[in-house]
This record gives sequence, C-alpha cells and structure tokens, in this order.
Amino acid sequence: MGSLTKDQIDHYWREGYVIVPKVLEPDEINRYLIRARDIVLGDHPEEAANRVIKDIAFAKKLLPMPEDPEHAIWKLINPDRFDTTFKEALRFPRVLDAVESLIGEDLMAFLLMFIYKPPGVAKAVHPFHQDAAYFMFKPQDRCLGVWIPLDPVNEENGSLSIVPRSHELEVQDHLVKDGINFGALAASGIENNPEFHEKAITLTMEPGECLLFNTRLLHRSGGNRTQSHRRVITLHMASTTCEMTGPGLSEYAFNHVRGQLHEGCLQPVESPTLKLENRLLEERFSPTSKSSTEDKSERSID
Ligand SMILES: O=C(O)CCC(=O)C(=O)O
Repeated sequence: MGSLTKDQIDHYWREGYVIVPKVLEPDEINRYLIRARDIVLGDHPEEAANRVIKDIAFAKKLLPMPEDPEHAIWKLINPDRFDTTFKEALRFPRVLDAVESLIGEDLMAFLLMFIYKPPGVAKAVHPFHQDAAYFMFKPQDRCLGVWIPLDPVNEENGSLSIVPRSHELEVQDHLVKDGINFGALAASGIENNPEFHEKAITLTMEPGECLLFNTRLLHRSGGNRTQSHRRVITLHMASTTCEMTGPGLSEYAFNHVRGQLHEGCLQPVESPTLKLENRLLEERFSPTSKSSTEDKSERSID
C-alpha cells in the first residue's frame, strides 16, 4: 500500500529521492517551531541539556553570542527522547504512508533531529556526506532519510543540496573535519571536487513539504546568508527487516512505528539515559580526534 504514485516511486528509485507535498499543516508546523524555541530557552529536563547543541562558531566562541539564544543553535538531537511533542514527530501519518510506498509497512523510526542554520552564519556548512556511513545495518536500500523544512528553504538560507543518482555509488570513506559541527561527517574527497557541486541540485521547498532520500545519496547544506531562521525536522526510517551489521548506538533510539517486528532484525531500543553517545562516532571516524569534555560542555546552551 502506501500513498505515493507509481511516478513518485519510480523517481525515488531512479534519482535517489522524491519530494512529497504537504505532509504537515501550518498549525502543526507552528507547534514544533514554538516547542523547539521553548526547549532552547530551557524548558527541558535537566539531563537533556546536552541535547541542545550550539553551532560550532558559538560553541568555540569564534562569534559573539547573539542576543536571542535560538540564533546560536545548530540542533536538538533526539528531542523525542525527552519531549512528548517531538515523540509525535516520529509518527507523522502522511510521512509513514509515503515511506511505506518505498520500503514497506514494517517501519522503525530513529535519529530524530530539529536542525537550525544560524542566521547570518555563512560558514555553517555541512559538507557532502552519505547518511549510510553512520548506520551499521543492511540492506541499505531499506532505510531512508526524511527531511521536512519548517521555513521556506532555498540557496540563500542553507537548504539541502543533493546529487541526483549518487545513491548508485558505494558508501565512501567518511571523516570528521576540523571546523565542522560535532558528529557531522564529510565524505572523503567529495566536498572539494567541483564535479559534485556541478551535479548537485539545491532544493527550494515550502514549509511542510517532505524530502525522502536514499541513505547513500550525497547531500550537503550550505550556510544561512539571511537574517531569518532555517529550521527542519529530520529523521530516518528503516524497515524492521533490516539486520544490524555492527554495534548499534542506543543514540539512534529505534522506535517501532508501524507493522511487525522480525526476529534477528532491528529491534526497538529504549535508552534509559540521555547520555550522549554520538561521540563514539567521532572516535570511529577519526581515531586521532580529541574528545575533550571541555568541548562537550561548550556545546550545550545552558
Ligand atoms: O539540514 C541540514 O542542515 C543537514 C542535514 C543533514 O544532512 C544530516 O543531518 O545528515
């Protein structure tokens, strides 16, 4: 079943992505914008403070803190794990219906994030990468990314740029890079290669539309050259028929959202604590990277 047309499904498998119109109504969008701001301003359990992450330019004090603290934020990571409003974002019905058309009805949702682009910070770039580099399970084609802008997004404010058909590539080597936000990986040799920038399309999307993309699709986001917010909800969905191929991070917090579970395959992970394990990723991709606790505390807003 599922809600996508044959043309949309064909487009997804051929190009590595599809844009689904209007999965959220304006009142739902507003609800998330308001809730995210409240969380940034401190309305969260104390142990969730490390889930509110500043952009590296502010965390490292390379730029003065803006008057409005929300303008310094990079993202809220897994807000579903401490907030009931965001828990609902794992189960947007129109998203689940569309995803079902692509990877079937047995679905696990994980790694929910609310991502900002700090206004006026042109350097806040997330380099080209493939999300499959993070996820140790197979088959990769039964997993996809969901990216829902809550503001109009375009070239100026740091929308997503994608390389159509790049999902046909293998997963490239990925590295953590100096100057890039904590936990963000860069595909080796891609960001500085003009060929990929020429092939890339920067998406212009309206609030409440939804991009579904293959986890091998190369994508990046640019800095925000406007004085307004660029905010998105993003999460991933995998079929519960996927198998783990390496140690799982409870960081991903797998949530069973539709259909059946399957023995020997992905199972729900209820993490008892809000300890941030994402640092393990940095260690995995850069054995020489420093993991100072000083940096970690600077990343939190409180
Ligand atoms: O929305 C963004 O700025 C980038 C999101 C992204 O590529 C990711 O989280 O993997």
